[in-house]
Amino acid sequence: DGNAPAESDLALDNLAQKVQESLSLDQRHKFWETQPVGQFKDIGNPALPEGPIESPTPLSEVKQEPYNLPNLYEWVTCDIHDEKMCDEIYTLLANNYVEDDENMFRFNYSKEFLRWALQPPGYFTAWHIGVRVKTSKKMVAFITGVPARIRVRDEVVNMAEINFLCVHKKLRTKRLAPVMIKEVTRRVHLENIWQAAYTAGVVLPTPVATCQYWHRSLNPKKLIDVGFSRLGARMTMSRTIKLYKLPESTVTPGFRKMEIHDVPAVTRLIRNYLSQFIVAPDFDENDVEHWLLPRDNVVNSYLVESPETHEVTDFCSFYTLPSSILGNANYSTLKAAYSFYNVSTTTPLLQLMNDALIVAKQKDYDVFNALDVMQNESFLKELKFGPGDGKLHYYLYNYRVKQALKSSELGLVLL
Ligand code: MYA
Repeated sequence: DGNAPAESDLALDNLAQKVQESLSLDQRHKFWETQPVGQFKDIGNPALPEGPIESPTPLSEVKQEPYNLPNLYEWVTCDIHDEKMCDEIYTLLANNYVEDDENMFRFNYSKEFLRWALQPPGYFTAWHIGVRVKTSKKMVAFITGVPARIRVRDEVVNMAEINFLCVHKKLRTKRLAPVMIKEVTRRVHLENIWQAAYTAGVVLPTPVATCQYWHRSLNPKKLIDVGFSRLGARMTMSRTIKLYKLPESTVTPGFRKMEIHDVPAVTRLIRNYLSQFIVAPDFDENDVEHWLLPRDNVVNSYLVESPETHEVTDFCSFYTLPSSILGNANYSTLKAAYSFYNVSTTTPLLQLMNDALIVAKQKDYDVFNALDVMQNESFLKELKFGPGDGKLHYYLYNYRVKQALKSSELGLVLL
């Protein structure tokens, strides 16, 4: 009758279970196996429906007290308006957050960036969670959530976007991360929100999509000097510099910086554009004003205003995320631009993104990075982006999607 699992499904289920059981303990995810996320053993099981995995519980049943931390530590809710608090978070992340596989670079989110990332419309201070050493008050761990409406196919779901999970290097592998995750989950539940979205470089149960970063050299000499990239085969430095040379100024007529009065037009443009992707944010004007209005050294946005009709036809944006260069005598930071949301209706996307590269070069970025999400694949190779090593996996908490998505079906960029 269509409801009973077919015999072949049961066979698949049994097989999946055997595979799961045969995994040695260190291949299993002792924490993630307890969480409402797609489990590896469920991959490809057609009997499982798309949507929430667990239904909400009454708010009165949500645990009222914080989870227990090991005795030496205490929770702190972080008010990032507080300059001193912001400094402490900045320092924890600058010294302990994400590094590349070879430990040559580490993300160096600026304080202005952190304030932007953590205070979108409707944000909750309680979702900005630190852990301190009780005696010294030193900040040793952090995790954050911010609210977002995210559409999955035709459902718009209230979610938390979880980011900046960080445990001090000296406190790693002591199972502090699961406590941090449970505590942020509890605080999100207290706001009657039951789903979340996050990205990570590690494979966990179970990615909804796996993306790749691509890198476009803007300052090839520096990138090579610091070991970010290497001279290609049969290439000299001067040929490489020539290869990546860009025009001095943008080419699209009507290309200009976004301004506050553009918010309604940009919102219409971007909403319409994002509707084609399976997972995408549901931006309203307040969101667009927050996330896309230019902020120095944080986010850059440009649009094309038709010189004839004054209509806004195209849009591109990128955010600023430098990396510390670890142990190089000549350079300490890599200035990187990250492609954010781009919309083309009239200007070819390739030309629009070439103009984005040109402004990034004018602003002295060393490299322009982009994921292969949305329609980005259509310009990456032609604009001389090269594939990075490392993948970025996208996840949803308490929301099952039947099949992993292609990166081009994602319309979401997290910071
Ligand atoms: S991604 C960026 C993560 N940060 C870094 O990579 C910075 C450098 N690394 C560190 O600071 C630590 O290594 C971290 C782990 C803190 C990452 N996402 O305490 P442990 C699991 C989720 O002994 P540590 C970002 O910020 C791991 O599989 N889980 O390990 C998004 C294992 O579980 P299991 C992760 O190395 C974060 C357990 O933790 C991650 O000392 C989204 C080990 O814990 C990871 N990136 O600390 C968080 N890395 O045994 C989820 C390791 O089961 C949010 N683990 O395999 C979920 C939604 C919550 C809200 C829900 C609301 C409804």
